[in-house]
Amino acid sequence: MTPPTPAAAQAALRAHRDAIASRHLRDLFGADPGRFERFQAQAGPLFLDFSKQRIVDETLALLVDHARARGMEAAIRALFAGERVNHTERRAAFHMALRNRSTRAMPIDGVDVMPDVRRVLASMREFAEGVRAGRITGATGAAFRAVVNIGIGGSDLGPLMVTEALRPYRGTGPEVRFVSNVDDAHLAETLRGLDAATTLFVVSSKTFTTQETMANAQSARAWLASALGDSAVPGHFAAVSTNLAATSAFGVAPARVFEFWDWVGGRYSLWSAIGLPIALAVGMDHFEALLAGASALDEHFRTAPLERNVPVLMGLLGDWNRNFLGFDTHAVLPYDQLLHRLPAYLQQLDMESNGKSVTRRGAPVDGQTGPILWGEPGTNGQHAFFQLLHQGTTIVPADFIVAAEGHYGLGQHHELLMANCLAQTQAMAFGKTVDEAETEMRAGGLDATEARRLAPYRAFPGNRPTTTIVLPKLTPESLGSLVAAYEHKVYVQAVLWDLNPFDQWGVELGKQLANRLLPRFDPEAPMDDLDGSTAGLLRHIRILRSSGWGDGRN
Ligand code: G6Q
Repeated sequence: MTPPTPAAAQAALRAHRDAIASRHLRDLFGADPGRFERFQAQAGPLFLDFSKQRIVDETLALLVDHARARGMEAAIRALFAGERVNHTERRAAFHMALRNRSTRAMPIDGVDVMPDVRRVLASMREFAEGVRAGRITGATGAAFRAVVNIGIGGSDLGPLMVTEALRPYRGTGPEVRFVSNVDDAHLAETLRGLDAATTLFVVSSKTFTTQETMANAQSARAWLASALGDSAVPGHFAAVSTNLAATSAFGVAPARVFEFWDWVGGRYSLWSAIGLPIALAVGMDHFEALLAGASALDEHFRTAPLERNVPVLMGLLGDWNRNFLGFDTHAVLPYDQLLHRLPAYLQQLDMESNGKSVTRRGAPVDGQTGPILWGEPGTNGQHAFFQLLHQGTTIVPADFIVAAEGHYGLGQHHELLMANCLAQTQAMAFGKTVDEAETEMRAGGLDATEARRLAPYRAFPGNRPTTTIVLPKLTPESLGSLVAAYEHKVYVQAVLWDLNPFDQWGVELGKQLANRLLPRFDPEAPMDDLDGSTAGLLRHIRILRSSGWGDGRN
């Protein structure tokens, strides 16, 4: 069947939305006991329950039409074929090659990238295992006990999130810390308590020109040299970059430089040598298991029919909530302390990829693009912002993520965690009516007048859509699948919204302006070309700095 045009598919969805808008999730479940069986999907270890989304069968069928109308199948093929889907930078987005575990070639312009990928993986293994076993040591011959990764954005968030998530797999490896912010508080506090003789720095930067990373790397080098002398520096620094000239100019020994390529986008790079801190933290076998989990999800995304394709479904449901039901934000709520950096990681992945308003053809987009993504681990969030999720005027669709089994086996902690996770999705979907609240209070012994007075405050509207993602256990494999599913969801939405998710021009202006402002802290620098607010702020800062506020001189 020929798919409808994108406009026709969207019009059909809008008409359908109007027809079902008044139906509450309570009614949908009441009328259809089979929802859970039909509105679920599985990809490897990921089980997705989306029966608590505000959809019926027709919604799903129309959403899949919408995907077809946008050429979803061809777009997935183009991604895996190594086409230059990042058209503004004329690059492929080929992160799937980094985790390809099969013998299949992964060519870009006819050249298979797999030999390079395997070569770098082998050198990562040799280095990471050498450091972990104490065979590769610092300048004094002492084994490395700490690794400090210096990087920012895509060269920080992915490895940091995964290193935290895989803490149970660390074994006897070194402690791995991360410095990203140019604020010297970050470097100074990260180095506190470390012994230079047992500290290894990994400078991670695709371009090796990023201002924050270079400033931190220079200061780290000075810290090391002041403790052990200049000659010790090469023994304590490794680099991960596509810019081999710059790593060598910095003084990193060529054997300690781990390469990646321009077809790896920053926020898609944790699977490349940017993952070196992960391998140092948990060992190369676990890093490769992470790759295998992601690779399995890639196969699912590449081959599963749209109707059962987990990333496609995640993307379509997100679009339904964003563009048809009109919800502006999306919460990711891992019921897993080890995933405490997942929301921050996904914030970059999603908002830097799809926070755009110009289509692939350079025209203004029609409709809404990336939602504001946010979140925190449960159960902590329940004691903070969940009030708004349950009773606020803004509806926040949410993903709840939970593993059936924990790692630590302490008492009943894990059951408590899971019970809270499921309970929150129940409360969001079904709520509690004013009558129910009143009856409940009466049953608890409250007098009728007081129960009636309090009932409106103690009622919950419900009808707040959620998806629950259940993993058997948070392992390197299941984490790899989970992250790859979110990556592909972002691609699916980019296709629906006709965006290039792989560039990030929107971060450039601030960088340019910061470079122009840097010399203006000099008290003599002119300011007459600046806008009134910026000049005023600079003047105020100059006065504060010269008056000695902050260092006790005043
Ligand atoms: C990610 C972005 C951005 C990038 C950082 C660091 O997709 O491009 O977050 O990762 O700006 O860049 P470098 O790795 O080049 O230092």
